[in-house]
Formats: sequence, structure tokens, C-alpha cells
Amino acid sequence: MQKILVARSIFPDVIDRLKQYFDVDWNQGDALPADELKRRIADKDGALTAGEMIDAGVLAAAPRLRVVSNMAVGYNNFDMAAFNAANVLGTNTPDVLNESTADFGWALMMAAARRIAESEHWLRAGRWQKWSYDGFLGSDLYGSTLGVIGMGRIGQALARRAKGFNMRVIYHNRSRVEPQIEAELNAEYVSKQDLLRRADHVVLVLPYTKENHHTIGAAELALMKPSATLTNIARGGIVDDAALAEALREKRIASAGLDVFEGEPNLNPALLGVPNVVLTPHIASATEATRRAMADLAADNLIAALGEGPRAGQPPNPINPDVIGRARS
Ligand code: 8YV
Repeated sequence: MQKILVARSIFPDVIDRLKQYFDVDWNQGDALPADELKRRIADKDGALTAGEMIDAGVLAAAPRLRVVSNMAVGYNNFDMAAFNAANVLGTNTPDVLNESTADFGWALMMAAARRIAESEHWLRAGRWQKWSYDGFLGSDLYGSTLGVIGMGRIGQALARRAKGFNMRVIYHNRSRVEPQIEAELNAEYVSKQDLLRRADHVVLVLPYTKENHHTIGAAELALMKPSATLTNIARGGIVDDAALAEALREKRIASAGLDVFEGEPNLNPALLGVPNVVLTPHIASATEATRRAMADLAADNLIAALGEGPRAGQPPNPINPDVIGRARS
């Protein structure tokens, strides 16, 4: 029987399914420290991860390893150059999380625009003595301009919801999307600078790459309207969190909604000190149905990539399909 490592706690019935095919080493505790991950992956043929860093060092420590299945759509935790050099397949879980993640982007954007978390904290602190006409004035979503940076599958799902709010949609992306998608979403392609200047609500839905590091920093924040909101449901590192905390403190933008952070789960302490930001612990895809679908798809990818099950040899979501069938190097 081939051996696999499941690096995170996931639904037990998914583990039972994996056990039909593999000898499973399941870490049911917290994320494994890097040295323990290296030790436990060393004799494995495959692994299921959820954000663990897999680089050349980890691959070198695991000479039998042929596939790593990430239970996430984002795979910035995989060094794909190292995967390709070693002929190791990486897989991810796209699509199944689009709608839940788009819903959550709206939840954060609305909470930021209408100051829901900020006013709730104030209320819980016993500070509500009287109602006032100018208490917690926010900004409207209805009829405003939505700026989406990253018009992939989740960005499109997010933009599709803007119709019901009668919003103009402007977007920026590495490349323009198909004309029929632009037409369907009524979305206008603009430069990043134009988007930042024009949008009332900016949402970040782009993958993290070296090139995207600090896509939003002090200079970009300075372009935004003082009444604008910024929502990040993509990855930490896309926003310069220190610059954002300062812009929020100085009210250079109105508010922000953040689900992801540089160095998470550790946060820049400056963010905790500003009231006009809604902070959530990387839960945009966290609905029961979606996390189940992600776990199932991650298992399907692993089973198929290791030549088992009904799709043997044809995993549904290969990131680097060229390595399929090549000997491990
Ligand atoms: C994951 C995510 O749950 O899919 C992604 O890229 O950010 C989340 O849905 C998280 O990354 C853990 O793997």
C-alpha cells in the first residue's frame, strides 16, 4: 500500500475514504512545524496539505513523494519551480469555493462600509447611551462603484452579485477577460491606478505571487477616495499591512475588511489598534458545504494522482500536468 501524509485535521469520513487506498499518517493536531513535516513526509508517496510550505528542501527530504494535494485554490505555499524540477505533481481545489468566498467578500465589504463590527464592539463595551443621527455614518453600496482587482473565478462570482446592488463594476486583472464575460458582468477594464481612484469599494481577489507582493502599499492607498473601503480576501502580502493600518488610523480611507494577513496567524499589531477595520481569521471559504467539497476534491486529486480509484492517473486539478507520468527526480 502506498503511504500518504494528511498534514491537517480534516473530516474523518474523508480520511476513511483515503484509508481504502493508502496507509494514512494523519496529523490531527495543529499545523506541523517545518522540521516535523519534513520528518513525517520523508517516507510518503503523497501528501494532503492546507497551506503548509512545500519547497525544494521538503521535496528533497521525501524522495518517494509524487504528489502534493493542496486543500485550497491558492498554492503560493508550493514552490512550483521545485515541484517541476523534481517531477512532483501539485494539485489544488478550484471552483468549489467560488460562491462561498464571493459571499464572504460581500459580507466583509458590507461590514466595512456600514461599520458593523466597529459599532458592535462599541455597543458591547456598554458605550451606547443615546441614539444620534450621525452615529456610525458609513457609505452606501447600492449605486456605488465596485473595483475588483483580480477577475478570476472568484472575482467574477463577486462581480456577478453587484447587479442586485445596481453597482458599476470596474476591474483590473493581468489580462482582460473574454468580451462576453465583461458584457455579462457589465464590467469595465481599467488600469490599477484608475480603479483605485474611481472605486468606492475595492476588493482584492488576485493570487499571491512575488510580483503581486504589496500590490497595495502606501502609494496605492493614497490614490483611493477618503470614503472608500478596501477588502482583502486573497492572500496576506498582497497588501502592505503596516501602510494600511496607518491609512486607516489617519482616515485616509474609510475602512477595510481583512480575512488574510501578512505572516498570519500573527497579525501586524497596528491593525488591532485601529477601529475601522473588520478582521476575520482566513474563513472566506469556511462553510460546512464548501469545506467538505474542498476536502473531497483534495482527496480525489490525491487518489487519482497516485493511480488509484475511478480516475486513476487523471487527477481533476493538476497545477503542473506536464510532470504526470514522469519519473521522480
Ligand atoms: C483555504 C484559501 O481554506 O483556497 C484558498 O486559497 O485561501 C482557503 O480557502 C486555506 O488556504 C487553507 O488551505
